[in-house]
Amino acid sequence: MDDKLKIFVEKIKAAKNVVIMGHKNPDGDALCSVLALAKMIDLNYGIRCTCVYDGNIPEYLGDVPLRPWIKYFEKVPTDSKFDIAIMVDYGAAHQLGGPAKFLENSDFIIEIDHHKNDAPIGALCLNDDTAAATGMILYKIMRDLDWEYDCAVLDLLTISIITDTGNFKFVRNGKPFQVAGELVDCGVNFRGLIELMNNKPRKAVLTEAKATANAEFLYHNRLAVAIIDRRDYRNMDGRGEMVLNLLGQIKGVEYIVLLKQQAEDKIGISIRSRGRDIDHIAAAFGGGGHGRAAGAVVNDTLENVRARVIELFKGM
Ligand SMILES: [Mn+2]
Repeated sequence: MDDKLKIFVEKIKAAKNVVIMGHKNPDGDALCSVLALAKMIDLNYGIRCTCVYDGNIPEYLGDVPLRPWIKYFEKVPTDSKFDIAIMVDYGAAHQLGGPAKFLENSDFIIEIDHHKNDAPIGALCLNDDTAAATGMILYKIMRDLDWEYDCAVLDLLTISIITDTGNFKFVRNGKPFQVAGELVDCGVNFRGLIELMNNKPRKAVLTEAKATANAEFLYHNRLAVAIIDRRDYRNMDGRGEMVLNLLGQIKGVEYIVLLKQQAEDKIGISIRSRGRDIDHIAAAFGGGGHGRAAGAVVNDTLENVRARVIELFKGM
């Protein structure tokens, strides 16, 4: 066992109150990593962790195992004191949202993350930016420490890997497949879990279908731009991944942009590439991400953002 894991175990064993959090508006990895870790700490150390989130949990994740264990952060008293705060899949301090306040009342901060992070805030970091999902790091910790687990833990880790790799589309090495193979051999029902996530509200699917149908195509159809305006935005569930996927299936489309009018002058931008890296375009709007999947949130009008993003793709 390496030194960091030793400290990790010692700290947990000595704790009575533990709070676990991920990034705001949790995705499958953030949500399921929080829940899987909470369950493993419960099973192995008999500690019932407090799990908190900020923003919204999309409805397609509404039926994941142990979903009721995680609470909206405002439902936990502000002055709660914790021996340990664990941040999983949080990205950067400002992405924690409301639960960040619990860090001030925590004696020791641990982070478990796979995001690239130049300014980690944990006193103990079990980070690995080569991991395909935080769930992958948790799986390794579970095996290295020979932790007990149950079906819920395995299902949660599987969902975190499925969602963060985009159904294994974005894997950069064989590890997610190896772990997935082990999970299946342990009894995980992949099809069942994918069915469980087919849980979107009808209005959300129809909104994404409409945005796809109304997309515009530029630069010899190599750039597709879809828009979800303010009225449709409240019908969304998640980030509009379906729009990006559908447009990305069209022959000749290399770059996909989805503009989401979250408020009158607040535009969320999601960009995907099947060609050259596009993270510099997200960065031009103050955002970031990965080479082929990036995004930003801009305070400007929908029309201005649309014009500027199209301009930035000139010559790509
Ligand atoms: Mn993640």
